[in-house]
Amino acid sequence: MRFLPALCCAALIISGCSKSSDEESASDSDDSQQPQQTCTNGDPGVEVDGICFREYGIGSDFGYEAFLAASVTGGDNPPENVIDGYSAWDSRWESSGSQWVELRLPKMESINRVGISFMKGDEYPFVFTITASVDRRNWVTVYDGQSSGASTHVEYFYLDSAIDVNHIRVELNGNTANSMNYPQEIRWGNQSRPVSYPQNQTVSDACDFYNSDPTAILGAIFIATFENGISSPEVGDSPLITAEGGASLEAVDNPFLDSCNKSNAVLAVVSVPDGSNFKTRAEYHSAPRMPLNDRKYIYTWKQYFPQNFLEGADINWMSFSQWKTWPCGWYDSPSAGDYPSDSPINYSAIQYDHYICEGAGIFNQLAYIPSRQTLSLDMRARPDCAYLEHTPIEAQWNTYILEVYWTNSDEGYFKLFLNGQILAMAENIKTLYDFHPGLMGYDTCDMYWGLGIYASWTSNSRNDVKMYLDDIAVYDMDLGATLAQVCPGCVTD
Ligand SMILES: [Ca+2]
Ligand SMILES: [Ca+2]
Repeated sequence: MRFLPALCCAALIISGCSKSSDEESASDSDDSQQPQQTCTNGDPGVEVDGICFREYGIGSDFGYEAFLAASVTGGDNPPENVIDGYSAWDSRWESSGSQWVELRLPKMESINRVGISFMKGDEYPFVFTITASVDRRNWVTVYDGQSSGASTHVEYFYLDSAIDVNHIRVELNGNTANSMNYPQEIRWGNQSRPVSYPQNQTVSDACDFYNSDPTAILGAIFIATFENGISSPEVGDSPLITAEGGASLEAVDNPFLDSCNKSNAVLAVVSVPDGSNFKTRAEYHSAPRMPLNDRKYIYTWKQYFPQNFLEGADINWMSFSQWKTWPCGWYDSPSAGDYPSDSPINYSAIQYDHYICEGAGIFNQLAYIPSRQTLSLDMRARPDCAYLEHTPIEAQWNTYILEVYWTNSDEGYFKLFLNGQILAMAENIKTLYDFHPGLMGYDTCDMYWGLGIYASWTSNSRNDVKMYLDDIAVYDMDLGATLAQVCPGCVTD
């Protein structure tokens, strides 16, 4: 019996799922993946068809377990890096020319998608084929083609329906610029496909889809219209305002009256680029923090991007909205003392970026993609992550509405509406990551919502960047709020 690290035992407790090592696959019961097996050459692993699948991914803490074989071994950036849990350039497999990597899953899994990410994936498309099999005789092609060339995130490729497999093979053939292969991570699973809808909204319609009297909606826990001339909300606790490096957030007369915002006052968000200090915040946070586990909320806000509002601005990244859990995270871990001593899980030891798509943070967000001048709704609870892009509409008031069911079950969903039209959605997914302390009732990890401009700047080429917000509200669906109340005219197709 292979010794499982403590965190793995915690995984068993929290999920209640069996992780027996002697589960047998349906078709080849002759190699039941006992982890202590060794290949003919003496390496620990499973030998199938004369190939030694090493146990690199077995016993991992982060949910993607597989034995692995590849066309080469070793090196500074070895093939097993594609299942180390990190979709990051510094945990890539680097090789050249035609190469292959194959995963042997420890048990049969029903999958409908396989994903792969590449270093430099946003610079050029990579060429590859993904196949899957239950017996290494009959292979199903999951994808044969090129990556988008637009992203370093995991791009998923879907089958029409799920199939049972225990082998996933990726054949790499360089990229459209050279012969190098830089796969960062391979993932697989059976999740509903997030959907992004094309937008054809160029002119503001009348805003009658939206309930113009938010105070009449049940379950309002935060409403800020700024009509009182100050930044404080009409409903809910005072916001946290973070204004760094000369930034400001102030209620001002509405400079852009239009049919979707006829109100007198709005919140002006002014961010001052700071190329030398790396990043700055000009953020307005709804308060208080909201409990998450198995809770449904509707978030609404109006946003005005002035024409060419980012022209000439040099940015690494920019976020306009973040749904944050705090203060639990990889870089902001609570101390062990924050949790009961009899907790079955040592939360302070968990590296949360294993459980968050792309790691490096604990947020869902609406982020600006400088290379494509798009906005991306990033929902980042592994394994059901989604990155759904749309083009920001400038020079008009836009109404965003996000309905979310925050849960670690497979029943989660989100629906993002823009000006009454469905913009992005996913159903039957996890929206809270594994080991989220909120799942265990620890309210130090409840969520708050930040709106504004949080950006990393590479120069001071602009004196400032401005945008405007209004009608920021949060409704608790457990207190009676419904999408039909908030947005009677919202249509989902
Ligand atoms: Ca990796
Ligand atoms: Ca207003």
